[in-house]
Amino acid sequence: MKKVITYGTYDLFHEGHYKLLKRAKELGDYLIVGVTTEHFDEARGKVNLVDPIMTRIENVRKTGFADEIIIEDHEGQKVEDIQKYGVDVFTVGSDWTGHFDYLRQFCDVVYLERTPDISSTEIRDGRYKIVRIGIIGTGRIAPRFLSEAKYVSGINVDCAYNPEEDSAKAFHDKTDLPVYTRDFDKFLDMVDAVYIASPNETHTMYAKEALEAGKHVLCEKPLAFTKLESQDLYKLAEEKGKVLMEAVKTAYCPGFTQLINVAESGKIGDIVDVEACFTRLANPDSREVVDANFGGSFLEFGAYVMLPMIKLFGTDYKNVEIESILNEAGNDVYTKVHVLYDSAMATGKVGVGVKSEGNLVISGTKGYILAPSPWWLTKYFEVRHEDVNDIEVYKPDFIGDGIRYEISEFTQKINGVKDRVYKLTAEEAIAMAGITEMFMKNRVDLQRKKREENAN
Ligand code: C2G
Repeated sequence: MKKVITYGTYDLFHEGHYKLLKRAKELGDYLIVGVTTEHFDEARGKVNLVDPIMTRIENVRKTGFADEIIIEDHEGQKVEDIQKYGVDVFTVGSDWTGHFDYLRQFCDVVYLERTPDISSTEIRDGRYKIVRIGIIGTGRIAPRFLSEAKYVSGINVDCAYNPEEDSAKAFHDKTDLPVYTRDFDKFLDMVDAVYIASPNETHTMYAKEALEAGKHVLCEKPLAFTKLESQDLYKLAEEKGKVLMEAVKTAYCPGFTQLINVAESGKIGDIVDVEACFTRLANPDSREVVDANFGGSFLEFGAYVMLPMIKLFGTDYKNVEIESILNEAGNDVYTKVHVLYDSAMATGKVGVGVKSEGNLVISGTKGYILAPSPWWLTKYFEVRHEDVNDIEVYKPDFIGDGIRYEISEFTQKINGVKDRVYKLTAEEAIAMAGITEMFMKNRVDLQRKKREENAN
């Protein structure tokens, strides 16, 4: 008798799960299905789990394919189970290709093609729907989005769009996802929501087109280069009744929310100053360094350093000053922004060609918060006081590279689970677009000055 084993969460049981189990059963005579516990899913970084374990087991049972259902509750259990049950074949969907190759020393490992397109009509009724997401732009971030998305319950990445055929083909070869190169409308027809990860200058256009077509939008920063554009997009989203979210991933990290809550709790007294720094030396040939119109350090990292200021001091800044150091191409390799409020101030430093200490320091009348690099992934921060021995340490949970938290928030908002927006409000995003607009004007002025100096 040939024994097959497969594992999964099987949350919001759908066609993709059904087909996987059907084909798993066809690989042998006896199918064992391991259903994960909430605790194990939490430990392996799955977010957004909806159904309790009893429901998930019941849904697997109802398919009739499982000869035996077991519980998976710890790392390393797969090897134990394979030996314990005398398993011949381990199988799982192709979204895990390569991941379980280490099991080949114990049995055959088969990756079955995952179901790319889960039609929403076949999803069970109820409050939660599997959100079908399409990716616009298949550059560097798209594969990261894809690998993080598989840890978020309730969504399925169905397809991608990139008008550039080479890039589309490379992505398709790597991921198996259908990639549209010409027909944007057809791409939109396939999905309920889009994630925009295309070049910066195309974000506004794609966000507008997707919203107009009635799709929810998660857009990489910057969503827009001007305050007005940003306002118009949020207005359009409201009119269409769709979710629009700017993908400033720090805003959605549980640790960052905790840091802001601690700062506002009174522990450090009245908050007077925020200093935030984010630098990452980029490849000299990269878009960030070379593209003097839409690259540069502020467009890359500005949103991260603006976020804590806007969260803590609000959207009503009184004065903004921006200084940039430009490279030969006229691009800002380093930018500093000073933001003044009625009774507080903030500084942000960002660089793609200058390296600095990536700290976040929030200073108050009774103490300060220090979050060292990478504070934008918020895994660790301290509350410090005058007495140097008085240090409170916080180590919030953080799994993956942060993208799954924003995908989770996006999915929950689409399903109306979280109607109250507080992680990054439209007003906050619009206020950040206002500073981005000032930066863009300032950089163009500096570029002009530089050209004039060179001419003289
Ligand atoms: N699946 C699929 N098509 C989809 C979605 C999922 O074929 N559109 C497959 C997955 O590849 C997996 C199974 O359905 O084989 C269950 O998926 P999940 O519930 O998302 O569980 P997963 O996180 O993939 O768990 O130990 C757990 C395993 O590592 C896999």
